[in-house]
Amino acid sequence: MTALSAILGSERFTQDDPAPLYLRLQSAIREAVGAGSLAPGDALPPERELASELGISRVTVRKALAGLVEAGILQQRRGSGTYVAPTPHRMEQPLSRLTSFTEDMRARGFRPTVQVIDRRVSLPSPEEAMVFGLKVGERVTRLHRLRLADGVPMAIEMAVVPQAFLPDPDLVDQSLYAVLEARGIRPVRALQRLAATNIAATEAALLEVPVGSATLRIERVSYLADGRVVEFTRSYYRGDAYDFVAELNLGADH
Ligand code: 16G
Repeated sequence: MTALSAILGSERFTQDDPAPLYLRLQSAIREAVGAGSLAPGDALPPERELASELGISRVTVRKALAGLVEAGILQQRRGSGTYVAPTPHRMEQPLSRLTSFTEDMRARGFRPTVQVIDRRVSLPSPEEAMVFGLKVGERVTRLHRLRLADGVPMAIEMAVVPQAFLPDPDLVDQSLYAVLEARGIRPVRALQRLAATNIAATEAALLEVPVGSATLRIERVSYLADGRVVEFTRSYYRGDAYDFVAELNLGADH
């Protein structure tokens, strides 16, 4: 089925629908995406073709598409048209294993990549100084990264490691844990906190989701075998990409 027939085949254009035309076009595209007849990455027909096939103006088509771009359903690429936005594969992530993003993605057959948003050595915030138990003047290394799987943004991570453990953020190319492991300081235990949140504009743009989308805010504090804290990472995970799964056991006191 072509993209055009997927849209034209919609009930929205065969019924006597009183809704304004741009809303009907939006509904038709949403339905085609929902039904899978338009798949993530599919190109939409050019505006001109949509306008002439539907007998509506290009201004109306443009208005409809702009609304769907805003909603994160479509993406516009400069000079090459409009596409159905890629959606991530949903990941089931066990909460009991201390794995890294790179390992998790590779184990699932996805290609992990990183976009560095910021990296630097700086003084810790009071909260960070407390978490790591740092002395006055001791610094931390920061890695603020967008994590992607097969090119689709999955999470934003702000990792903080005492500079004594990681002297320079440039040491990390892809995997923080691989670098820590090579230095003999891979964490062996972690505490993690998850909370639901609605994503703000800056993070939404990075994750390529609509502002306000459901997101998981996760904090991880990771420890070495001797009890020292090696990592404090705050992240935003796409709510449409992750199912966190925990195994529960009947307590010994039962
Ligand atoms: C995971 C961890 C994060 C850790 C990163 C290391 C969660 C919520 N977060 O994403 O704390 O820093 O893995 O991954 O699971 P890397 O070795 O690929 O950089």
